[in-house]
Amino acid sequence: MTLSKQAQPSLTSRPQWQALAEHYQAIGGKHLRELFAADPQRGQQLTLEAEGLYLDYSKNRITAQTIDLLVDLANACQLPDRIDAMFAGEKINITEDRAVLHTALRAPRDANVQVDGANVIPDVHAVLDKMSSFCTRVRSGKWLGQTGKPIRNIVNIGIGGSDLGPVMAYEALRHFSDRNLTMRFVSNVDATDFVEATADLDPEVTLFIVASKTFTTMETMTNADTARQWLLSGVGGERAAIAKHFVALSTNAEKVTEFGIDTQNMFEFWDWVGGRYSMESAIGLSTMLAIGPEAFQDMLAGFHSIDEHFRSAPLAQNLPCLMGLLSIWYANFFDVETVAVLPYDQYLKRFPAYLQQLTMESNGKYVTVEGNQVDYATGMIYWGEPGTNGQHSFYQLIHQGTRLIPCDFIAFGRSLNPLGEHQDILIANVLAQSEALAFGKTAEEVAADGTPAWLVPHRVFQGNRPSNTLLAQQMSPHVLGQLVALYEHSVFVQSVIWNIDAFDQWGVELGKVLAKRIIPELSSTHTAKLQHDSSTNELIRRYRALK
Ligand code: G6Q
Repeated sequence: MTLSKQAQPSLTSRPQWQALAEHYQAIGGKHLRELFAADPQRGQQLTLEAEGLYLDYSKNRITAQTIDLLVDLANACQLPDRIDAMFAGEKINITEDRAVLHTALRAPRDANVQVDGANVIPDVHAVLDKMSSFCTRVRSGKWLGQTGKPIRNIVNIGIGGSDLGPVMAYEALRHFSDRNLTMRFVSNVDATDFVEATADLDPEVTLFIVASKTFTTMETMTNADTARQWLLSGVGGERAAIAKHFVALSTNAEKVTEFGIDTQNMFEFWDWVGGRYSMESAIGLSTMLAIGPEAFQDMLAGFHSIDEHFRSAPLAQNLPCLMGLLSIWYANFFDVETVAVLPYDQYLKRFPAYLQQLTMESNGKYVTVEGNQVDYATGMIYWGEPGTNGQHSFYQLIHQGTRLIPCDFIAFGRSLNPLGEHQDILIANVLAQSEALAFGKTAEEVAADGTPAWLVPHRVFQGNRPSNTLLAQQMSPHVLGQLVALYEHSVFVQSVIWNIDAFDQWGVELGKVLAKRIIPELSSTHTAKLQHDSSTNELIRRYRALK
């Protein structure tokens, strides 16, 4: 029996949980104005710096004691052992009986990580080497298409974990990308996605990456079939062209071969890499094509630096651990339901979308690892947009709405595009937002501005709205790896406290099965009686009439 299968006492009956509940009664209602006034050093003390990242967590509704109590809870939940178990390749994804080793994907060549008695690191590096030489050939123009022209367009076909990471990383690292290559991403089974992504592309210089761990995903295989037809009709219909214009990223060699892709052109990964934890595996081929093998290595080193920090830093000085525990504090004691992630860097515009999957697919679970229904809230809703754009739309609700929404602000000291005053204006805004959220503006202050009495309530900012601010020097492949690892491990910390399996995703299965059943029923030639509920039956009939 693995560590994760040992029965855990119910979370809410733990004395450490009770201590937090009492502590919440004592300090939950305190205003950040009071907390800052009581401790002039708070803004320096409730901060943490590691691996070039600076986390200011002082604008949270906590005291130093809150952290101690959260760390006590983490220890009671055996977080250090669980961290070790993950890094050691124990099968902590218990419902799928799999190890969880995204950390092995970014471990150095001389590392030794055992799965089922074998070191996986040589395989990891063999695939990285194969990816590097392939990328070098494509980027240098040596990889030729069927008609002898160098590849200039790359289209990644994948969905979920086989899309969100690559898209996010491409956008995040665009500054470092080869501008001679056009990168496109197709995920949705809606044909519009494929048509618009390829409308202006020349098949002769286009390479498709079919990214699918299972190579059976309906959306991806439908898009891959369409791509194959598009390509073959564009280059003269010879099947030999597939070898020059298609590569596969998968764990399923059999299905890849069946599709017509030579396994020589397949980049492998393993069942111990979860889809949403795979952007630095072979699934990152589009990223490596865009930024090159060296920059990809920098990204891996960034991931690894946070992995090492996570596994070795004491819990109270551990960035992902602190972030994860603060989420527990809000989710379970303040009944907070959502967290906004607000990067003040346009390159991170897809980062919140990426985090949605990472956080919500991982921790959207209502049963414990033992299969018991939880009696506490789990996985919060993560969402966000880059600043300053969000300030002109949904920030209103964060400032003056009735809900408490902790925010993670992410900002950089230097812009990759230093132009005039842009960066100072950008950063002034992020600092102003966290300041306004925390301290607000009282009725007295509003009135003192000469505001008419009737308008005062509308212009009051209650404040006491918490946030983290994460600062790094400059956006780079290294920092991107760090940011992703930070949230990955924070998600893991939360799952350990909640005693749920963060690495399965059974919740996506039912809809897939039902869709397969409905597909043939949508055809007007389908004669069998519809046997769904009355609503679904009627919607099917309406659709048939509309098509
Ligand atoms: C991620 C999920 C899911 C998965 C997609 C694509 O953790 O498992 O989003 O990545 O369903 O799966 P394939 O890569 O197998 O096509």
